Amino acid sequence: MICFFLHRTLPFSELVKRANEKKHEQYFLNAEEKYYLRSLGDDPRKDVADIRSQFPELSGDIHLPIYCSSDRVFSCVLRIGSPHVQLWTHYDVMDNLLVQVTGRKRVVLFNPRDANNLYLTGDKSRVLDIDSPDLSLFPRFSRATRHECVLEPGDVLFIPALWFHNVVSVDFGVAVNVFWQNLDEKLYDSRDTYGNKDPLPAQRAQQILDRALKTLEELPDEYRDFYARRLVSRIEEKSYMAEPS
Ligand SMILES: O=C(O)CCC(=O)C(=O)O
Repeated sequence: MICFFLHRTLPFSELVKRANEKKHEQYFLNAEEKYYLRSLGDDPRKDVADIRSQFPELSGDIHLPIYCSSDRVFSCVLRIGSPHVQLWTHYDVMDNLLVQVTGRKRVVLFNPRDANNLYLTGDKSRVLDIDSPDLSLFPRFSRATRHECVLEPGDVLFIPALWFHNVVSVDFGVAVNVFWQNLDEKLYDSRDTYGNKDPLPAQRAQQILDRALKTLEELPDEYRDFYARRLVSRIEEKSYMAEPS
């Protein structure tokens, strides 16, 4: 399994050509490498992707659904990829419509309640091979419930905020996705250009937890373990949403 990538710049037509080829005459690493474009804003550190400004020739083709009020739209991203490119399991913090324009794509979704079974680092799961996971390294992964579909050209998938998704293209594909802010605008991190930075209260809660764990380091191991477990049970006792029956 290939699980690394490089960022490189290519003329658009060359990218489309290479993403369509099985074997390349010109390449960066090897003749069978795969290509993936995820469009970015004009200045990727500050601006958000919007096909309508980065690809103005396509803007007439982009019609936002009426239920997605245009003042809440955060980004509109163009994605082009070779067959068999796989995107690791991750979550985004905004609601998202994934519109498949050409090619087929398998999408596997996991409920946010499965977060603890997915071995997260930041917004990504460390379980890279979701079809044949190493259960000696990731035993809880077997408890995660997968929801799977194959998108055909013309299909649109609603991926709610916080739902984990793992995407593998079957064919050369072109897709567009639209993220919109489903929460109050002030809850989002204004430095977020990808739609994947945790909402501000969640970031603050994580910083407070980091400080709490650091503070417990003043205690000997046995005490630290005891008080850390008490913190875990306080969090577990909070039930914010009823468990599904
Ligand atoms: O379609 C893809 O290639 C990736 C989609 C994705 O990760 C997303 O919509 O957040």
